[in-house]
Amino acid sequence: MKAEETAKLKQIAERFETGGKAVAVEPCGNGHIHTTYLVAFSSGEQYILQSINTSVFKDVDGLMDNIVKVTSFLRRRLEEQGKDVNRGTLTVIRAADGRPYLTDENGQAWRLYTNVNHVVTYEQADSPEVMYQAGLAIGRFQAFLADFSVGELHETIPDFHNTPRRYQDFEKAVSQDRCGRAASVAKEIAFVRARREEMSVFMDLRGQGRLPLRVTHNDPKLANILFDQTTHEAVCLCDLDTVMPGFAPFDFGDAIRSGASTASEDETDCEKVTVSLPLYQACLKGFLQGAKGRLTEEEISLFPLGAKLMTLECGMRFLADYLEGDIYFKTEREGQNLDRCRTQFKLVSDMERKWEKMSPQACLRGDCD
Ligand code: GN1
Ligand code: MG
Repeated sequence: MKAEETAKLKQIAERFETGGKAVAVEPCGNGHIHTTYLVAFSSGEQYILQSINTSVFKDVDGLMDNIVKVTSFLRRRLEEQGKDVNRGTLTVIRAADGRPYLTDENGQAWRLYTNVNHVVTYEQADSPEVMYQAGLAIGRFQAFLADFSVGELHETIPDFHNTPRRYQDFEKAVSQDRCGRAASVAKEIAFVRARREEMSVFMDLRGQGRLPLRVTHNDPKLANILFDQTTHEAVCLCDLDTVMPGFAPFDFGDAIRSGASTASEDETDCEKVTVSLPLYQACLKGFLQGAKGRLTEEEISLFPLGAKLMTLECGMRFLADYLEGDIYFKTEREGQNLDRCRTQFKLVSDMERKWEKMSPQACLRGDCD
């Protein structure tokens, strides 16, 4: 990083209530939306500074209000249970004016969190234990928030996991074809269209009152879970921007999409991309353990479809972004969104092949490998 940029970032970090002087800054994390830095202070404390992507999150007040409410609620719960509040949840540091974020002179919004020490993140799971822990952390997160009132939360991105709406947006991107790329991805477009019918299952069940809305994370990809460096236990979920009312099977699904794949999200060789059933099974066991019997039979039976739809929806979003000129997800190279789309579709096909084995009953009987 240039000295000028480092100086600016330190100055911004010092505008929050840390009571210290920022001494070092380095980029951290691989998120597709915000830009994240680790800032060290003279006190020896470290903090996470993030520039908030306001073209994705337009209502920053609503966004930060959700995060403050949810993290404070989690903190109270952890206290009641005698758990370490500094590890079990992120903590928002207020800006000098008392607000949970600040806007700089260029209109850029920033926030600061305490850093959870001694943790690692994984882009991919290297063992079933990692996925068991991931499932456990997500299930527990939902159980912890089970009596948080859903109505208190703002919808930070409207229709975030409304898959039929996502499909409409996708068709719009295809018909506008802003970058003249649609003809070259006819195969991928056909892949989406062939699965159009299934996309509304969750919304339909919700309409029939058969699927509860819960406080869910909505983006619990493996990289958004912090693990203890020594014990390898999951410590907490981060990236809380999309904590909103949602469906439990979708959180399970996003963990599978990201963590049970045998290759990275932007792998260029799709031959390497499959869904690992041992990783799937471990995540399922962890999730059910963490959710502590709070899920309905119907929700559990929808876990495989949750995994498939989260993967299909994500692939469709990558493809729509590729068609629109890569304006939503951060990219580091040409074609990266298309590669991401292809890995997701390969996972979907592989899930379709392994469908019977993905059933929770089969999996819990141990037939799932
Ligand atoms: C984005 O912020 P990050 O990288 O955790 C995206 C998710 C996608 C994910 C795909 C707000 O998550 O919905 O599933 O990329 N977040 C938003 O890796 O759009
Ligand atoms: Mg995010």
